[in-house]
Amino acid sequence: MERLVVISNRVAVPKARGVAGAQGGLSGALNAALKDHGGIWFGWSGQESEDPEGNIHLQRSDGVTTATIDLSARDIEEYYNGYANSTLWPLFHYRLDLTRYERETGKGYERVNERFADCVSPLIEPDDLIWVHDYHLLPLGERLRARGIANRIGFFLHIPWPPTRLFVSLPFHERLVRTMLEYDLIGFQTDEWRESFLHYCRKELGAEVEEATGTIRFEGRTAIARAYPIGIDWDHFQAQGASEEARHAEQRLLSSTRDRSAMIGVDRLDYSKGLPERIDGIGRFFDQHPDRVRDLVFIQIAPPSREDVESYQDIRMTLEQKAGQINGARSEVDLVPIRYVNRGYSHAELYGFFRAAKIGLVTPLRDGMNLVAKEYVAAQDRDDPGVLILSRFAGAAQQLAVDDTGAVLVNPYSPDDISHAIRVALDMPLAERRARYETMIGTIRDDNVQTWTRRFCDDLAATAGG
Ligand code: ADQ
Repeated sequence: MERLVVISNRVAVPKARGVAGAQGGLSGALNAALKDHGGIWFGWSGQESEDPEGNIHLQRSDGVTTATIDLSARDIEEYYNGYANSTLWPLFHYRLDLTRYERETGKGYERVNERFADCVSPLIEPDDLIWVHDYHLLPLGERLRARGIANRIGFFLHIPWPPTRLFVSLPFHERLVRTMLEYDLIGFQTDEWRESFLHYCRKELGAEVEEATGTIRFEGRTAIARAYPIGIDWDHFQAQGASEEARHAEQRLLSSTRDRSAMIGVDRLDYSKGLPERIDGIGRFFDQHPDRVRDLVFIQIAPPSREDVESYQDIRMTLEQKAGQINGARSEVDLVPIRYVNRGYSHAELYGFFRAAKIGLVTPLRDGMNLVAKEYVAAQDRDDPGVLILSRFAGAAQQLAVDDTGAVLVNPYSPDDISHAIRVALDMPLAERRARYETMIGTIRDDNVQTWTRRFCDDLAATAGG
């Protein structure tokens, strides 16, 4: 088996021996793949250092080698907070209104990609499979090729790929996509994003595109674009669910909500997750059904993220205001309709909260996949499952809503739609809840993060390479 070199913005260092396997999710799956194949995980340490040139920190733990570099304050500002999170993230989530185009941050992005390539190249051996992750590192493949790396290189985009009409608003869009065509395999979360990418390659670059196979031929090179919907770490999540911590969390939520149904939202505090719009939908439900205020309590768990980026600073305030207004208008001495918790919880605790909640409300305005939707369903009691209300604009909707069953789909921009879905979910008979659960659970269990890792690595190994 070929060695694997994973390259991503951040590296999740595996836990020390003894608690191996304690780590779940994407990092757990990548660590497991690295352990199987042998190899290296390379990325930013998350640390700032004023003279970071040349220093690679190598660490070997539980069979996996990690190699990390520090970045300077300027690199972090221009590459991470700037181009990655103030230009690419909003644009790729269809938010032209929040997208900033600054020449300096673009240069910083290119500089850090060059530095990644400089530092990782000497660690690469001739037959290694190289797997680059996400929007921080779109041009890295081309930077590696420029250093003579002829290995098979794959890339996976965790977020959506925007429609051509939006994407062309990015200065140097053509240059960026040309660099991506140096990858042998390009993975997207869904067919929709894959098709947007193929459309761009055909229309704007004039590449020869074979829709069915995703083959793109351009200037003598061939790249393949495919969809690989990411999944959860099913076994790890179920093991967390069997813990005392999960049971305790479930009991805690149940006893605090008593005879009311709990509805839950769990998200990073990010404008792509549609949180203010969600609160508007709940407000609309209470306006339309004042007699049902006593039936429902909404719990939103949203720890802050990317707090150095301006557009992220406003969202917390907006959310607190909106939740405060509804609570001000609707609270009684023994009842507060919305609980907003500004912190993260462990996966065991989340499992318990999900299981106690009759409704999971997942309404991103745009999302590559959304794993919270899958985790909510995975935590349900098969005999008495809750209802997943899911945005039609989340990648997960393509797997979880099938022919009017599975998740209850909503338009996250429409308060009326959200309000209607909440009423439908609250009143849904057991037989329908079970049928919807059965539609979703197979793909959530089987198309898990281990299957995803295996499919991508197998396909990459089967490409011609170079
Ligand atoms: P994210 O935007 O971070 O990821 P998501 O997939 O929903 O979105 O969540 C990732 C993980 O973070 C989940 O395991 C979830 O449990 C955890 N998480 C979220 N909120 C939490 C909270 N309040 N407390 C504790 N844990 C929390 C990006 C893309 C997604 C894509 C993933 C994986 O934006 O579309 O699904 O990568 O590819």
